[in-house]
Amino acid sequence: PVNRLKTKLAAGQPVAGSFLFTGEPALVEIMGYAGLDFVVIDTEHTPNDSLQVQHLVRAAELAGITPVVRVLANCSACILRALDVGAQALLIPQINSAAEAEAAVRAAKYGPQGERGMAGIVRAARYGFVPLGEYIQAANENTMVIVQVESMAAVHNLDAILTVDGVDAVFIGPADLSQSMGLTGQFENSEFRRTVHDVIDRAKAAGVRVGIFCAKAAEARYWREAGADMLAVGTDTMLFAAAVRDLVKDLG
Ligand code: 3PY
Repeated sequence: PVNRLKTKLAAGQPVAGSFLFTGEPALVEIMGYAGLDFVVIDTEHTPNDSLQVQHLVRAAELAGITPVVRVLANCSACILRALDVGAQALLIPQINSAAEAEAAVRAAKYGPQGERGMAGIVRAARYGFVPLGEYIQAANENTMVIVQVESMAAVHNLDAILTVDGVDAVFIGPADLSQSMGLTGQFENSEFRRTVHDVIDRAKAAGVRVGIFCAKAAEARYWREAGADMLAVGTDTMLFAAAVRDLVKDLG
């Protein structure tokens, strides 16, 4: 399947997407048909299991939107499950050092680049209908590893994280980062904003793409202007909640 996220980022174009917190494939299709570039299927803050992730990845392929899976944690088994069902990109939470980023890349790539568990008959390999050598090469080339920078430890170690071979982008998690700064939820705080600008500037200087979660489109436009390439705006539940809140208000 075409990877819009990879193609556009490689061409230096910004990309837009949203998170999926429900397990509803129809909402993935809607995001795709509406024109978003990627959907982050979340398994960190949702109960979605890998069978449901597989249904959601299928829906994304059908609708031409790139399926990114946010894994539960930086664990090789979590990464393997997401990739074997067909995730085209991984979002790895809580990466705080270059060593942790290297471990994520190792888990995501087949040898010799990495140590991803090998099975040439999984869904990602079209159940064995793709010749093994071809599948391995394509998987290693196309699988994107995006690491979350969401703590002061990560900000401190950012320059080292940015040099890790195989890291396609860093992704700022504002909620966790603000908590780590002792400024939970204070997204307008000047120290918080300076820190986010600093992460963006250093990633750009290192030639690494940078993403950020935003609650609203206006915030996404602001961070895009500041240099962010990958804007993840809201979640399916937030978008639906806003629509229903407006409906109730409009009904009076
Ligand atoms: C955060 O804001 O901490 C996130 O991880 C959102 O993606």
